[in-house]
Amino acid sequence: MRSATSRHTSFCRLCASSCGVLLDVEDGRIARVLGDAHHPISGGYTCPKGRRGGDLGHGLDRLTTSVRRTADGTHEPVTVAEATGEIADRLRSIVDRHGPDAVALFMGTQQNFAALTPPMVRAWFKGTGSHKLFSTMTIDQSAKWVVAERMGTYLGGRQRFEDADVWLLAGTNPVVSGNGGDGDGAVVHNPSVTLRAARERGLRLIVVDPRRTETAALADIHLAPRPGTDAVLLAGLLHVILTEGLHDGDFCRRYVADLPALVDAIVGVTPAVVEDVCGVGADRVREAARVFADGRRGMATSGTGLCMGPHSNLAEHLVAALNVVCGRYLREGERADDRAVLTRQVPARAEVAPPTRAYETGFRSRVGGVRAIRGELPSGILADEILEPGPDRVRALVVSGGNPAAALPDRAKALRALRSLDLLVCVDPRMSDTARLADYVIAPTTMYERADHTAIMEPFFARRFAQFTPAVVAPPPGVVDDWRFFLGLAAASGQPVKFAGRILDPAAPPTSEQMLAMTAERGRVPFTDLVAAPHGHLAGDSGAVVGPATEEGAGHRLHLMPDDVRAELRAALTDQSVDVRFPMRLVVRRIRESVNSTGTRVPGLVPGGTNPARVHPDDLADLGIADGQRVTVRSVSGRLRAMAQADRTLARGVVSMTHCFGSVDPGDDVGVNVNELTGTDTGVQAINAMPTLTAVPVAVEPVTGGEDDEW
Ligand SMILES: Nc1nc2c(c(=O)[nH]1)N[C@H]1C(S)=C(S)[C@@H](COP(=O)(O)OP(=O)(O)OC[C@H]3O[C@@H](n4cnc5c(=O)[nH]c(N)nc54)[C@H](O)[C@@H]3O)O[C@H]1N2
Ligand SMILES: Nc1nc2c(c(=O)[nH]1)N[C@H]1C(S)=C(S)[C@@H](COP(=O)(O)OP(=O)(O)OC[C@H]3O[C@@H](n4cnc5c(=O)[nH]c(N)nc54)[C@H](O)[C@@H]3O)O[C@H]1N2
Ligand code: SF4
Ligand SMILES: [Mo]
Repeated sequence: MRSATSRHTSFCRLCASSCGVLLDVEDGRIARVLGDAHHPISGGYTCPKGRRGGDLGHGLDRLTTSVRRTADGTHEPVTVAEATGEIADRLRSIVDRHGPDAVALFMGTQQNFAALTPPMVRAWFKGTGSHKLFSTMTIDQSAKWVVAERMGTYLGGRQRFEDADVWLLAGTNPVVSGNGGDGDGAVVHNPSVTLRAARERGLRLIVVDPRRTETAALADIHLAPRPGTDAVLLAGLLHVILTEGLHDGDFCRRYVADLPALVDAIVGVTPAVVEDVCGVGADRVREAARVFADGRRGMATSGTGLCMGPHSNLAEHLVAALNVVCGRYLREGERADDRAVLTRQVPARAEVAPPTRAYETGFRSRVGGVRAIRGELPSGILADEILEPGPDRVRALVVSGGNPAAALPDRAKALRALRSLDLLVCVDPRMSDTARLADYVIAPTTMYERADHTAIMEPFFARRFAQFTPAVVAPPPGVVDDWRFFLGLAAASGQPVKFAGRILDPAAPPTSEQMLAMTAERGRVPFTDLVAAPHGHLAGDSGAVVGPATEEGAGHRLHLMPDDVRAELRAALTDQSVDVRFPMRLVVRRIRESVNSTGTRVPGLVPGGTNPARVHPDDLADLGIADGQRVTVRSVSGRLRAMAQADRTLARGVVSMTHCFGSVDPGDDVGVNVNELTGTDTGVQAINAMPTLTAVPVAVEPVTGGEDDEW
């Protein structure tokens, strides 16, 4: 007899794309995930990991109960209530002895795909009084924060991809990552179709990437610089645009304080210099600059390939300078870029928020005097915050939807730090590397077991759109929604929790649906309308326009070339040092089958199951390495073993691997973790302590018989 199947509408919550899906449920389990062809944004698109959403929820390694570490180091089941009480007691005793700054929070990627989790996690953390807030942003694209702090921000809004006629993507591969830059949605949804359609309507696409990526394959112009040299390339593009007078003089006059300083800084960065430093032909640099400047609308946006490089803050600053110089922002009276449906729209104004360098006054860590930026300490110093002695040393760490054991630079140090904590709590549906080291692992619901809406993802949608989903399958009885755990923890710690403007009663908390409705109160769609639209709600144009500058704001200007940025440019121009021991460059690479560590352990999902070191076949031949042979990859910080894989899409001299693979358990066959090769001693950015995670100097050597045993 066949079991009954029911079909449900929902959206996937593994990445920012939030693709609409149809779920076939059999015997209370997700049997099949299909793209929702009626979804107005994703149009039926799903990716390989999204289609395995059922296995992610029901897989063998799914935690169906919370666990607690026992004296012998193994984990035993514990109820959430009991765990919460014990955690609160242990936190209290740590705070009593060492003060609130001994408690830290790490917010990971997956907490951001549940609308209720981030506000509740922050509400709990605020009540602790600690300054030790960390997130993945500071091992990702916090260079964008640094730019706003040093340059300022134009408040009229950015030009959008949807009506652009030119776009430059640097160090991002949205066809795979659904990213595309700047967090406000260059190419997030159904990326390949979106890019092809844009090109058909006439958009010219420029891609800057040392690999001929899936995105670069669709480009009109593909520039493949030497990894880590993007800042010089961008300075060269600015050189061509400014010396040929292709810039938007009107926009610069109105909103820029120091155009002459920029011109002066880049005047020597000629296309010939770019050719020398970056390995991109001078003519190609001129052509790309002219094509970009010739467009009427469209921006330069960037991703991890720039934000993780050795001059990331500078490179990101020059991306922004390119947009400013070409005036790629919305002017007074233009239709505003208003994406708010469930959230409150901040009115757009044709004025500048000046640079404030607020990080100069942020909480100061005893580790290198690094300061908090936007209320967060950089994750690049988290391990040192735990390991280095001092009165406010971090002794307790709570991890929400993240896997710092896999994600932090200098893996050996990160693991040492996590192991040395007095208390490590991890909220994770799987026994991740971090969970394995934890004293308590709280087992939360997974995406199709919880109600949700798209408020957090709103800025990414190409049109004003919002979607609600109910829980589609019942969670295992032992698990809890993330937000409920954090509300419970606050209550057990005697901290009141303010949420959406009211104090919650932890003894009688609202339902998830009520909480979701509360968070959407300031939005423009009645929650009941949202619930009644299973494929989501398209809100239509709001009619908002960019308003005039305020009297005060009219005097503010953007600063394109402050002295510290200028010094960084000088350093980038002279940084041609090649360490002969490490002649190749390891670069970042995301794959469709996993999102960070999620997916790396789903059987059969990642082809080959491992994380090969991809190298150009001619480099392999020069190194005497066969395709498929085991190799050692070394850097100044460490070494790893991987399988070599020939890859013709790569520029010569480049090694490309994926992050967040590997396991603390040597018995697991899930590839290797690239953070064996990254460090926090060299290549660390000023201000945000961002480590170098791409363009890492490495050497690749063959492993010859028997050597594996000595490893
Ligand atoms: N060398 C190198 N290092 C890198 C990078 C790189 O490119 N190279 N990339 C960096 C970047 S950009 C990032 S963002 C970080 C990633 O760092 P993290 O965000 O810390 O890593 P993830 O693997 O995404 O961790 C997400 C965890 O959440 C769990 N999870 C899944 N669903 C849920 C849920 O519903 N609730 C809860 N509570 N947990 C859930 C998953 O099982 C997983 O363990 O890594 C950084 N590190
Ligand atoms: N499928 C999938 N999607 C994801 C994720 C995932 O793990 N898998 N992770 C999510 C997260 S946390 C993030 S932060 C985003 C990131 O999204 P993206 O920034 O788009 O990340 P990648 O796809 O790794 O693309 C980075 C590109 O930079 C190139 N690159 C490397 N080094 C350099 C360099 O020195 N210069 C230049 N110009 N390019 C360089 C690489 O070849 C690569 O093509 O993706 C998100 N989406
Ligand atoms: S993981 Fe795949 S299916 Fe899910 S939202 Fe992201 S792109 Fe869409
Ligand atoms: Mo990320």
